[in-house]
Amino acid sequence: MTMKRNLGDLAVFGGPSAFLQPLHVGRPNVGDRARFLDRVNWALDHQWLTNGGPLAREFEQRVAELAGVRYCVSTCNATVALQLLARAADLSGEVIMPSLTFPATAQAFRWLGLTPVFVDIDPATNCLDPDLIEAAITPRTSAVVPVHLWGRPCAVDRLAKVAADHGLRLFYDAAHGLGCTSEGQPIGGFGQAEVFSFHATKVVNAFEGGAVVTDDERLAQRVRAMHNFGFTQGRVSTETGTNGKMTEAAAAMGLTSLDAFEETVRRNEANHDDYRSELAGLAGLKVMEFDRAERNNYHYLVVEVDAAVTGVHRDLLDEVLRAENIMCQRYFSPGCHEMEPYRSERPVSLPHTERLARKVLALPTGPTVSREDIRRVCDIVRLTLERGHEVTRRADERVPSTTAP
Ligand code: T4K
Repeated sequence: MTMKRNLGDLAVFGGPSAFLQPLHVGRPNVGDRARFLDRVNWALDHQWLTNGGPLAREFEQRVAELAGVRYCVSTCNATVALQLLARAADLSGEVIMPSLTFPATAQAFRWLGLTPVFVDIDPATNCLDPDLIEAAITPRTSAVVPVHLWGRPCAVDRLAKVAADHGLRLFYDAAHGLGCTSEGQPIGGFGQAEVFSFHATKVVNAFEGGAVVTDDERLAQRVRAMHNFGFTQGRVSTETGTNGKMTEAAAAMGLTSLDAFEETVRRNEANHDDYRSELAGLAGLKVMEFDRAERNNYHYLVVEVDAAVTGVHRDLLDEVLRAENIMCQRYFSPGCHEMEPYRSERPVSLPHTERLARKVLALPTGPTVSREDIRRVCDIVRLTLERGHEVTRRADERVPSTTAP
């Protein structure tokens, strides 16, 4: 495929797509397939497929080590892990959280009858702004749940102080944060507990999976009981529970993906560097950076498109790239507070969240994305943004546009 030089070469305007097969953001990090199949065969040979089996226990041990904590309870997904945590900590009333996150953060709590209260982000971190929390606290507030967005750590010290000052529980949604650090401390050990996701699209994949990690023994025991119908001893439930267990097949995948973790991160970082150098100097486009003094998993490659400079709105860039078979994701847009039921029930204005949510786009990365793929993606981004006003005009002439720069 030759480089696209003219707007007519773009697939959105009738040219051939740059990629024959879709290039995805969330390709699963599988690791050594033979090793995965060995583990599954081992589970089948031993006829032990779930209910806290040896593979799930090994997975928990390795996640706890990586997160630098004493306890890890594996779960069927992170949404249920958040819910188990909420129940195990007896949360009630309102839970303060960012709106700029995957809707699971809010939905998990809302599903339990708790009320998510959305607070704006600090533009310096793009995570929950500690300075805005106090104003959102009411007598009904029981917890703060910040999100380490895209694996970039929150302002953990300031958040710990606000939560402690007001006697609130502090739990992190660390769905993106495995293997990342804040001031050298691994994500996983902040607040009273943190939650990881091992969904197929995450840096470590267990098909579906999650985990609660904590140093609080009592909390860990309660989460463990609750994720298994409330059983503590034998098959006698001592309180309300559910079924949130991780299967052995999921753990086999999780362990195999974990084996490949260092290599995955290395490839992600190399991709990140390639994107940065290919897109360097492009006016109106910022590649979201990680703090190089920390350990990062570089799992999300997020760009911020400033339509006022480029003349092209993020939505139109997304459309242009999708026509080329480059399947970007608008992570995370719109903010939860702009979605139902929150939008109707509790209208709130969060200027920083709203500004950023309209600009961000996650581009394909991960070990299956090659340097040549990145070069081709960036050529198209460059062509589109450098001739942004023309692209928007042509797109508007083609079909009535719903995207406003
Ligand atoms: N908190 C936060 C901050 C989260 O980001 C998430 C989940 C959660 C909590 C809850 O965690 P879990 O309960 O899921 O463990 C995907 C994931 O489904 C979701 O887990 C994740 N965040 C979110 C950021 O991404 P979608 O709706 O974007 O998924 P989907 O199916 O559109 O796939 C995304 C991309 O990945 C597509 O380009 C296709 C590709 N893909 C997907 C799957 C499933 C593959 O290539 N292979 C696959 O197997 O939510």
